[in-house]
Amino acid sequence: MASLRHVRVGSRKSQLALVQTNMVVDSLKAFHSATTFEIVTMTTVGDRTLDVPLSKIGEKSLFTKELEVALAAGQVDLVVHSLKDLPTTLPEGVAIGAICQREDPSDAVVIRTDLHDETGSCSLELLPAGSVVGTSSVRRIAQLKRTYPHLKFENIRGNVDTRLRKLDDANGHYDAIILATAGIKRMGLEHRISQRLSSSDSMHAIGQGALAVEVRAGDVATLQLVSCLNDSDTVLCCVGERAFLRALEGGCSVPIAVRSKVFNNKIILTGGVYSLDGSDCLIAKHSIIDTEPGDHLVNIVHETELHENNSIEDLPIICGIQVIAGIDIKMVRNAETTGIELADILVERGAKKILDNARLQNDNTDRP
Ligand code: DPM
Repeated sequence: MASLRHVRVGSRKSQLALVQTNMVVDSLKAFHSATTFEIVTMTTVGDRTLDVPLSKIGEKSLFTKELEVALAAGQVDLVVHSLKDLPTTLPEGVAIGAICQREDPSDAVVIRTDLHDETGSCSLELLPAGSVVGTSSVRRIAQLKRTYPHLKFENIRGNVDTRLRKLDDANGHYDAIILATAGIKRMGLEHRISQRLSSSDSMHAIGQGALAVEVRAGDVATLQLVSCLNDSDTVLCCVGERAFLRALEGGCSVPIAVRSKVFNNKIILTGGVYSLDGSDCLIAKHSIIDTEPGDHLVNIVHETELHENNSIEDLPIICGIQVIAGIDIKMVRNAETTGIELADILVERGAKKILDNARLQNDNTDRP
């Protein structure tokens, strides 16, 4: 018998954050008809600090800290985030309890409408030399500068809707902006995409396109509640990507990008590190051979009690993710190892030097 429970769900206030939180709450409602949900909104440092490029704010949990404090204090029971905004090491006492099926993880270009041709199309390649492309992602700038040296990249901040308004402004400064395809789609603005970038133009950020549900670590009741959201392939890809980023000690201030897929229960991970101007780059692809399914963690989705031999302390937290129900723990460990080994491969080829230089330059310039 499901018992009646009231669950408070934390969210940022931006339009995209609310759309995402509502998507997750709707999925939870479909699974838990006896549970009621209430959305509690909050503002984060990332929402308040709009004049500084992301890479320069120097705060790790930009979009998440205030929500995590409310979570740890019991004011909310779970928080919905874009996984790519969650650092690979989370504060004590909180963990990612579920990762939903990934939306398209690519980057997309939105070009000012008056620059489209009579058929309505345009692309970065076709933009005149010196055109201004807005993004505050060092990852996007480093990669795109390589293929499109004729373009100028400038910082732009604000929520997705604010950025689109800045682009559309008749006296505006920007000819195009780069956004995550996932966010544009979730906001119902897919028609604004002028060009979806392939991974040869721009590999995506760690965790891009995936939604994560953060809970109090070891809060079994909430872990059980959210475990219905987990998508096994997405969890494996995101564990691999996050392990890679963590091993490189990367964050959003240095250009690091990935691409991943699961094939035969095995993650195939491609990672790249870049100098800020894109002139240096190292890319490698890695996978490990062991595909034997290992021991399943006890599946707690449909059980009210944990199996007596599996206390919550046995549920490991891997890259901030407390992986639970229905996902093979050995495959999760393999995904983590793949990420760590890929980082090792790149470090052997000189990745540390590229990243240290990028960090240094980033600290010494006004723009990313
Ligand atoms: C992080 C980055 C950006 C966000 C850096 C990066 C983009 C910043 C910018 C870590 N978080 O991607 O290299 O372009 O100036 C963010 C967006 C989404 C989640 C917006 C976007 C979209 C949805 C998703 C901001 N966080 O990238 O367009 O990926 O699920």
